[in-house]
Amino acid sequence: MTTTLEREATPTIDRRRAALVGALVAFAGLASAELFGLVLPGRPSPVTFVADRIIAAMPDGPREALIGAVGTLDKPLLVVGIVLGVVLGGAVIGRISAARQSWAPWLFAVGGMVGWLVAWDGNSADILGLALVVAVGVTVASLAWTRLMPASTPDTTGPTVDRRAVLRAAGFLGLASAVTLGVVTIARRGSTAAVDAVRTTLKIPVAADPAKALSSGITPDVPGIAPAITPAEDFYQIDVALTPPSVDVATWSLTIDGRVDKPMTLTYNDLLAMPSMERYVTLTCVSNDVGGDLVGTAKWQGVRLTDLLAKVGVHDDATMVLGRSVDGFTVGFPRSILDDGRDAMVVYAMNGEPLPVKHGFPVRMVVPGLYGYVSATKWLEQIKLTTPAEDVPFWFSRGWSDDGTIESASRIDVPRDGTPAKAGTVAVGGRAWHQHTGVGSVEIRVDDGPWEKATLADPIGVDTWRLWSWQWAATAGQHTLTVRMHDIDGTVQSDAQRPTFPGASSGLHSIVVNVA
Ligand SMILES: Nc1nc2c(c(=O)[nH]1)N[C@H]1C(S)=C(S)[C@@H](COP(=O)(O)O)O[C@H]1N2
Ligand SMILES: [Mo]
Repeated sequence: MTTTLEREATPTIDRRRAALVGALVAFAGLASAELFGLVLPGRPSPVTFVADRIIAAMPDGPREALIGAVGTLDKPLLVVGIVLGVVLGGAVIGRISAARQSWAPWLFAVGGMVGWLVAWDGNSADILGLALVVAVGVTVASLAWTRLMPASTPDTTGPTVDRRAVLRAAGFLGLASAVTLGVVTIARRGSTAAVDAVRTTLKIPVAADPAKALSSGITPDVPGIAPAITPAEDFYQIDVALTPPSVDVATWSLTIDGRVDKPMTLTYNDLLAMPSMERYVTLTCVSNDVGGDLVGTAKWQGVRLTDLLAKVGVHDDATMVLGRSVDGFTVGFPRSILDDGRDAMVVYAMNGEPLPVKHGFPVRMVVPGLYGYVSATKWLEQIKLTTPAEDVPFWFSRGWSDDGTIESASRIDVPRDGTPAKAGTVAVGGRAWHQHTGVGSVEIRVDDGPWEKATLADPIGVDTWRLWSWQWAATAGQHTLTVRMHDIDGTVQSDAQRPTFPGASSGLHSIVVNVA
């Protein structure tokens, strides 16, 4: 009997239970905060805000993490990590408060305050909404704590503890919180879906300056090769936003200002009413590895950037064009690159459809010959004519090169690296790109053999990739195939191996094929 009582009263068990309750009520607090955020203007979400802050802060860490942030960041994992962090924080608070239960609400308040500070991105519009949702979370956690804790404290003098009731209450709280977070997630997805529903009803005007008609020979006859024009649903997606911003076209506008005579603000309809152009352009991410697939080609429609700039009267001292997204992300490129007349566009349609939400709905920028991180602002809301001294774009402040001109690159798509093949004729195919310069020729090499000319598919234009094919007389054994391209002017692609950071990878793409 005494042993049981002693065990009941040992502080270890007590603290462990307090930690469990702390974790649960923190989880419940977070769920309530997220739920409350849904009904506030701007829909502040503590988890999303913290995730965005982490993504924004990441580049200060190791370079690999930096590349991961521009490249393929595992966002769902980040959300799970943040929720686990809050639960863990709750457990620590519970454990600390085991002996003094009245401390817990204060500690939850401190925890909430820290969360609020971490989540706030300096945008004053968010500060109040965030404070409100955090306050709701802290209140719910504190109330739940005071409900659950007295019952779960072993009290040798008072009435016996109904452990089962406590367990039931705790279980219910955990389940309710999990369900709430699920509902919040679905509701947030729903807001993207609602924007998407509006998007599909929008009518895209006929382009005054249409893209030239495509030949059917732009995609070579190689089984399994992806088409030369990338369907929107297969187009790579890179951004630092946790969920794509949901923009209401009815209230959206684009402001062009900075060092200009007459700043201008356009609504969606204003922009669609302007004479538009349509072009095929290949977009590439600077963090694409050799052989990687962060590259795609689409037909973009929009208004010529220089037409818009002519309307506002740009001052001579405005050396940089800065694009700002509704989510605060910025890109910047030298205004002088527009002098060659390239087809830089403020885009509202992709492959003949209103721009998909994840590719920047309602409006984005596309500049041929520049990597996405210096040019392709999605969810565009401002074009500012400025200088590098006045404004530092998002990735430049994180160590990435401010020279965003494209490197030449080539890739073998078929057969895939490591797949077996039968001896005899094997169809090899792939693509090469050097946007705004143009692909002149492509060569293939088997093992250390001579470079042989591949057959180029029909061109689309100098601003897009060019597909190629090659018939390989494959012999048994393990072989390495390597590809390289030459520009239109004959310049050969560099074989120097270089990682993506801080300014685009370089090196030749090779695959290994086992021929039987
Ligand atoms: N608002 C916003 N725009 C952005 C980015 C971003 O993180 N946020 N990423 C840029 C980068 S790095 C690239 S490569 C392209 C990718 O465009 P896509 O996702 O449509 O392929 O968008 C650019 N525009
Ligand atoms: Mo990118």
